[in-house]
Amino acid sequence: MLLQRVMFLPLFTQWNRQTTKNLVPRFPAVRLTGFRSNSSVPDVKERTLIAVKPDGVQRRLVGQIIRRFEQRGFKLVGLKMLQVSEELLSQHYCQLTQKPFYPSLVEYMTSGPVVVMVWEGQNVVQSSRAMVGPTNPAAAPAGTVRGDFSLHVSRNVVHASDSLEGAQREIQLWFQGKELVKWGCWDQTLTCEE
Ligand code: DAT
Ligand code: MG
Repeated sequence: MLLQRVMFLPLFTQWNRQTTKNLVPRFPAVRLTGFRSNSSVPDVKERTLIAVKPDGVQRRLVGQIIRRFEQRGFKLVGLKMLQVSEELLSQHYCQLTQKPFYPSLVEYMTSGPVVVMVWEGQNVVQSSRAMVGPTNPAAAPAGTVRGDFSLHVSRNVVHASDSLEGAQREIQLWFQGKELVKWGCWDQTLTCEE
């Protein structure tokens, strides 16, 4: 029995390789190794920082928010959950520290864990702002994250970087380079002309 298994294994491995190769032509521009993290994947595209704030995490909206970005065709390259420190928050919101609402913003943002992500893709900064909607959910159209899941500016569920420069600054603040994964999507030639 053991001998049979040993003899069958190389056959199975060979079959498996062939079958996998046969699947690849459906995505012609992607190499077989394209879904692995490696250094030979295409150049880094535009990236943005998206965070599900403590209210979004408590309300179990993380999956729905991720689904919207995946569905749009963006690629997730970084993801983690953490309890934010006041120090990190003051750097993240450095332009808001003098605002009257800043103390309550800190209280809210440190009230529980956040899920922070880096998404990559064509025009992702601007597109994700449109997907998230205006800062004040009262003005957010239905179909946007804030328009669908929130009512008030003090609990607006999600953060999205507002510019390319802001995105770069925020990604460096929240992630170490080694936490971001370079990988090639099998479907990237279907969602964007490279
Ligand atoms: P955005 O998150 O849309 O980029 P922002 O950078 O101006 O908006 O503000 C950061 C967060 O601060 C915002 O998501 C919620 C909070 N905030 C902004 N304006 C506020 C206000 N007038 N009252 C209470 N919280 C506010
Ligand atoms: Mg902002």
